Amino acid sequence: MSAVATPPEIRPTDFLAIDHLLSDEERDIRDTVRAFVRDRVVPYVGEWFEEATIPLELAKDLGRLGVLGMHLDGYGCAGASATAYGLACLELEAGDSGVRSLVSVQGSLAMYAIHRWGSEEQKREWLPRMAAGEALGCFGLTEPDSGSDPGSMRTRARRDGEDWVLHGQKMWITNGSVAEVAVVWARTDDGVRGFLVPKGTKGFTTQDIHRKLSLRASVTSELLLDDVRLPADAVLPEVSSLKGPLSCLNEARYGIVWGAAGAARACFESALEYSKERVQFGKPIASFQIQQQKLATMALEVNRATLLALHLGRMKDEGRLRPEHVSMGKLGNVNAALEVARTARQVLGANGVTLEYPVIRHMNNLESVVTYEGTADVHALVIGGALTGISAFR
Ligand code: TGC
Ligand code: FAD
Repeated sequence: MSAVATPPEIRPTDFLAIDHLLSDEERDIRDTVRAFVRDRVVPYVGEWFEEATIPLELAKDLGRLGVLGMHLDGYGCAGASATAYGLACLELEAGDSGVRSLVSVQGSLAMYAIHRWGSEEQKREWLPRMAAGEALGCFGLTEPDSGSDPGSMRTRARRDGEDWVLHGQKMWITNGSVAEVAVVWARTDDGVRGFLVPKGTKGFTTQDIHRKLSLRASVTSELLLDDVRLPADAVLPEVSSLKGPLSCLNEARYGIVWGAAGAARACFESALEYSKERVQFGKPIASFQIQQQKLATMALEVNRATLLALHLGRMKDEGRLRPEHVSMGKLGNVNAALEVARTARQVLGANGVTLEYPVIRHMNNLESVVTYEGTADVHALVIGGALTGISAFR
C-alpha cells in the first residue's frame, strides 16, 4: 500500500511543487541567489538594458556570492553540485540573460577551459582571481566567417622559436573588452589549441559591438589579434582538437538549460500578476477564458522546462549526462522560454512593449540565447544525428 501523504497546496509560482524535489542545501543556494537578484539586479536592470551597460562591480559581487566557477573544485571555487549551479543560473537569468551570460562565460567557458585543459601554473595564476570576480575572462571561438562551424576557423597560431604568434579575429565575444584574460582558440599545425591572452598584450585589441537590441546588459566585443606574441606557457597544454572548446560549450549550454527556465518564469509571473490587476470590460483580464488558457500554457511550459533542467542536473551529478542530452535541454527550454515570453508580452498589452516590465527585455534577450551556444538548428541536428546515426553536418 502506498504511503498516505497530504497533497501540497497549489502554488501558482511552483505549480508542480518542484521545490519538494530539492535538498535543503539546494534550496538554500537557490534562495540566496534569488535574494541577490531581487536586491542587486531587478531594480536596476531595466536601466542597464536601456543604456546598454552592465556595472563591472557586479562581477565582484557575484564573486562574493560564490557563483563564479561554483561547480569547479579547488582554486577558490565552491565545488557545488551541477544541480546547485543550475539553480543559480535559473535565478540569475530570471533577473536577466546578460547577468547569467556573465556568469556562464566566466565559470563555464573561461574558467572551465583553464580548469579542464590548463597547466597547474595556469590554474593557480588565474582561477582564484576569476572565482573572486577580480579578473574577468572571455572565450573567443566564433569568428566573422565561422559561427556554427567553428572547425572552419581562420585564426592561426604558429611557433616562432619557443614563442607562439597568434593572428586572426574573433567576433561576438561576451566580456571581450572587459576581460583580463581571453581564452582564444586557434588553428595550429597540431590541431585546434587554446591560448591565454592577457589584456594589454601587444597586438591584441578589442572593439565593442554596438546597436544590439538583445543582451544589452552585456558587453559583446570583437577581438583583433595582430601577430600577438605569447610565451610557450600561454597554450593550454592538455588539448589539441575541437574537443577543447566544444567540451566547454557543454558546460555553458547546461547552464542555459536552467537559465531559460528562469527567464520563462519571470515572464510568466509578470503576466500572472498583471492579468489579475488589469481591468477591462469591468473585470480583471485574468477572468477571461482566453487569458486563463494563456496563463495555463505558460505555467505548463515553465514547470516542464524546470523539470527537464532538474532531470539533466541529476544526470550530470551522476556522471550520466551526454552532450546530446544537453542539446535536447537547450533546444527545448530556450524555445519554450521564447514562446512564454511572447505570450506574456501579449497579456501585458501595450505595457508589454516597455521596459517598465521585464517581459520584452527577456523576449529580446532570448533571441540571442537561442542563437549563441549552438543555434536551435544546430541542436536539432545534434539530436537528429543521435536518433538516426547520420550526421547532417558533413
Ligand atoms: P565533430 O567532428 O563532431 O567533432 C570534433 C571534435 O570535437 C568532439 N566533440 C565534442 N567534444 C565535447 N563536447 C561536444 N559537445 C562535442 N562535439 C564534438 C568530437 O568528439 C571530436 O573530437 P576529436 O578528439 O575526435 O577531435 O565537430 P564538427 O566540426 O562536425 O561540429 C559539430 C557541431 C556542429 C555540433 C559543433 O561544431 C557545434 O557545436 N557548433 C556550434 C558552435 C557553437 O555553439 N558556438 C558557441 C560559441 S561560444 C558562445 O556562443 C558563448 S555565448 C555566451 C554565453 O554562453 O552566455
Ligand atoms: P551562422 O552559423 O552563420 O548561422 C546562420 C543561420 O544558419 C542560423 O539560423 C543557423 O542555425 C543556420 N545554420 C548554420 N549551419 C547550419 C546547418 N548545418 N544546417 C542548418 N542550418 C544551419 N561566440 C563566442 O565564441 N564567444 C562568446 O562569448 C559569444 N558570445 C555571444 C554573445 C551574443 C550576444 C551573441 C549574439 C553571440 C555570441 N557568440 C559568442 C557567437 C555565437 O556563438 C554565434 O552567433 C553562434 O554560434 C551562431 O553563429 P553565427 O551567428 O555565425 O550564425
